Amino acid sequence: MLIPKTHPRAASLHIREKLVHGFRDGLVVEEGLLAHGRGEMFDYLIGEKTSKTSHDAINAAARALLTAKFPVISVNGNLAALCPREIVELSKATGAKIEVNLFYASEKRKKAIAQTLKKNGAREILGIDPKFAKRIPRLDSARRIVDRRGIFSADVVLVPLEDGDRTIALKKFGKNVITFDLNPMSRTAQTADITIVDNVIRGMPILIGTCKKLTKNGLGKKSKFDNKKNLEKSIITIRKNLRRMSNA
Ligand code: PTJ
Repeated sequence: MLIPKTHPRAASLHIREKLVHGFRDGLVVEEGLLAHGRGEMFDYLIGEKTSKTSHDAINAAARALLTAKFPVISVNGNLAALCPREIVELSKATGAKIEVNLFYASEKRKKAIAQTLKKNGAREILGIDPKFAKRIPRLDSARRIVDRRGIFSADVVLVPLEDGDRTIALKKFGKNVITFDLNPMSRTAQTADITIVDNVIRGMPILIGTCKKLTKNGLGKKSKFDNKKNLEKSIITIRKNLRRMSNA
């Protein structure tokens, strides 16, 4: 569908189109379309823009990725459909490995995602070869199977659009977890060490830009980051927007 640039919701309709293409190309599962709908609702409530609060979280995330010994970006179907180029760019900017890790796992979809990432410049993609499969303890979903050379050995893991059980399991397994989640109240948002409450499509380019800037100018003095306080600010923004909408 051709969406005119002047359409008041052009940006969010373009994002939706990317997801639909990802679904048709075999990257995204049906449940991924539903998860996106949930995200759209929260995006609307946060004002469809990257807030100061999200910028603070992005800053903390960039520092965590750049100072990590072994950072890994965990890729699911939705992320691969929305920002394949940015995944590769972030991996290059931080030295993070890329690992495909799916909730609704299938070999066919893993391969389709890996192919898309390769088309976008990725060289090494983990999570595909069963020879290196390891299990995260205390987790039932397919996402417990990770790559020995990737998430299993990582100290910092970026897991955008994650389910709560896995975030909790990754934390219990000693990982420093960074996530993108438009819902500041989700279990993942509340459990992660750093939660970026923003649409990955807006936040990923900012995260890449911040990593590049910090690499060029040096990390400087570390500022304090409190995830719980930061999430509280996002929840307050949602409350204010709801009040404004109901008064309009
Ligand atoms: O590709 P798979 O098999 O690994 O499956 C991926 C999905 C997304 C289906 C799976 O991880 C899932 O069911 O996720 P949840 O539990 O629905 O969580 C998704 C979270 O991401 C929700 O809190 C959404 O609000 C949020 N979200 C959705 N779209 C975006 C988003 N956050 C940031 N950017 C988005 N574009």
